[in-house]
Amino acid sequence: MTVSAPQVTFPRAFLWGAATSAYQIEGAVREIGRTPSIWDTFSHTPGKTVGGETGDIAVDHYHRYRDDVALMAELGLGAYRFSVSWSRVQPTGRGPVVQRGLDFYRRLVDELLAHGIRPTITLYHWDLPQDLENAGGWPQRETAFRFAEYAQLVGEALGDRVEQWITLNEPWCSAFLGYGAGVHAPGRTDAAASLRAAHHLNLAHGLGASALRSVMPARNTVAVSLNSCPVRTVSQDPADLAAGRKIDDLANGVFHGPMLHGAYPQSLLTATSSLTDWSYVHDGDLATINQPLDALGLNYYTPTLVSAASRTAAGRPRPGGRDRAAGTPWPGAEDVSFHQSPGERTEMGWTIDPAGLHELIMRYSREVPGLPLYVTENGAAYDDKPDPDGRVHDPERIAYLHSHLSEIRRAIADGANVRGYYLWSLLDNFEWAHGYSKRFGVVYVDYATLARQPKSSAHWYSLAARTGKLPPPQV
Ligand code: PNW
Repeated sequence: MTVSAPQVTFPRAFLWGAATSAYQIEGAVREIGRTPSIWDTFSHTPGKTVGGETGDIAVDHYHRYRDDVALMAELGLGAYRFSVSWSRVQPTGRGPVVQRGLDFYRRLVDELLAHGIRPTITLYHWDLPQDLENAGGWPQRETAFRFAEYAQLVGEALGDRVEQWITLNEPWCSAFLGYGAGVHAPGRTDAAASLRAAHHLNLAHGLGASALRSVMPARNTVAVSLNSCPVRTVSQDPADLAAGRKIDDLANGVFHGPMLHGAYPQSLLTATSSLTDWSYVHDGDLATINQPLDALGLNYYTPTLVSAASRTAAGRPRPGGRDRAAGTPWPGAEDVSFHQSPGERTEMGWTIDPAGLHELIMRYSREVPGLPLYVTENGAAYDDKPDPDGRVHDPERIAYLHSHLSEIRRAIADGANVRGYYLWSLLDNFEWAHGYSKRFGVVYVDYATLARQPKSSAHWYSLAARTGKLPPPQV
């Protein structure tokens, strides 16, 4: 551990937040004109989620948002990051907005502002209107233009009250888990389509950022949240280093190349040339995508460890895809093996590696000097259960948050411009293909009654948020 002082103090302006997303918490999927998104369709398809669970009710945030905001205020949160359900606002993904759908977000934002909590809106957290998927989804260029229109509509409606905007959440998951591996909606397993999807998500970000700026006050900020992961190799052998570079391109470079530097890495274009000719990258697209960003959001959970496929490394090699027969999230990387990183793991099986967060932050600080960075997601799933006294003790989660926040503080001391942190997640919620089996919340949800109860990590985080100092990891 790198913490030497008993307490770690943060800059006064540091934002202490929590994050959620629409499909994971709202429920109310048939309320006032909302139509299905690809996640409604996917979760209702037998065999796609653990136990066939869906977001139909989720944690009923749509009806309980007032109580949830009161809870955030009690915890002393400075900021709240949530996403807008596209098909609640613009049901078919085109045409005019449904005002009553938009009203839900107006009420939520007003409630947050009334409690002194800064709203941060994510426009797209994976729930594409099903009608747009029926028209081809993200592999279709048209979808990027539909997203820009939707961004403009929401920006016009809420840009006067919401200052912080995020276009896309983790486009890697949308493109490669959704269209490549098929483990996320829409469940397609087509390597070429996943690369087309990645480009059109990039284009959607660029067009969406311009659309937002055209309708919002200049003081508002536009960012994107990328699930950037440090890629490590089992050795310094040139074959392993080449495998590492390939996965870094496919995990990170495919998005931050165009977004931050205006180009796809040449090594990515070469490695995928047998799958796609990239002819869907039109003249001018890269300039559109390479918008100056006001900030960059980093979502961090765990690093990735790889080797060249021919090597047998320490640890258990995993095949290049989650399910090779069905599809892969790593197009063109059949020559790479994936390994379990050593160390303790969370309930997701993800290795806990706080230094990886420092490494990421420093990497982006070097790549785009001065750019404000936010950690827009970070957190851990544990098998939480109430004690006989009814309280939920989650010391592992406190240790996780403490160690990662300590690494952020260390990055700030090393000169990084990190402005805030949104833990994932405020509430236990629908963890995508895992259904309700994985609990990420600092607030426990009893799924029988939907009652909320802050876990000990919520009290720990509350103290950190109120004092700007990390309390010791044991409470
Ligand atoms: C992120 N992976 O998802 C999402 O932004 C959240 O909605 C989600 O609940 C959270 O992290 C926890 O999973 C990810 O397989 C899902 O690499 C899968 C992966 C990464 C992030």
